[in-house]
Amino acid sequence: MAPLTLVIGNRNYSSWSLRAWILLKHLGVPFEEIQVVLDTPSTREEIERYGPSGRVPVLRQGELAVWDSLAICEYAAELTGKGWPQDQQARAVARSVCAEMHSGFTHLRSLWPMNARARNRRTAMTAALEADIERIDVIWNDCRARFGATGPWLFGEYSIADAMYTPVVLRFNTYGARISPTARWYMATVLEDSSLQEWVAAAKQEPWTNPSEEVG
Ligand SMILES: N[C@@H](CCC(=O)N[C@@H](CS)C(=O)NCC(=O)O)C(=O)O
Repeated sequence: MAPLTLVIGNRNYSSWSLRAWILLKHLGVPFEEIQVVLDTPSTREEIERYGPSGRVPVLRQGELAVWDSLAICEYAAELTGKGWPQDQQARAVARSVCAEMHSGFTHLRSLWPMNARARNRRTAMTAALEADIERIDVIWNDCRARFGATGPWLFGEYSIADAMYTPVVLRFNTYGARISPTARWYMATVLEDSSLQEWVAAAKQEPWTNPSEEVG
């Protein structure tokens, strides 16, 4: 396989970067990493050296640029033959929950920004935020109940769905979401994951702070 390079943002704040990065780790795909610091005057110009959207993550393989976290996950799944559940119906549901994450949960994403190293933050609860949290709780319960028999992840084996929901677990952990026992159990699985622990440890070493994402 031609060498891969993943361009990511700040580990502490860049939830979309984390999704692509942790999937590549779980699929066992070797890759180089380039980090672009977000929220500086030159961020956009720097990212545009690698991909056209001005956003991270971007996956490079020679001249090929793949941008947007879900497209990167799909490409990694094509390269490895892993990442989606084997069963057709499970795969269809996995794609549904990934798409729902990718295009939704705007209240959660804006009110509880990912801040990987922060703990014990608290914010005022809103009805819209509560609805996002409840919906995610339902998704995790449903996936675990219907498809989780073969392992600890949403679809048993690790899948793109787990990568897509990893930043949500970090948010729930930072801001103290009130969730069901099954959702708490799933959170523990994600938080104990050695790849995530590697990411969070590196986030703690980063010197950059973005005040707009320091909430609670
Ligand atoms: N839909 C995109 C979203 C990517 C995105 O918003 N990335 C943020 C960092 S998490 C970014 O690059 N921000 C750069 C900026 O706003 O200057 C994806 O899934 O990759």
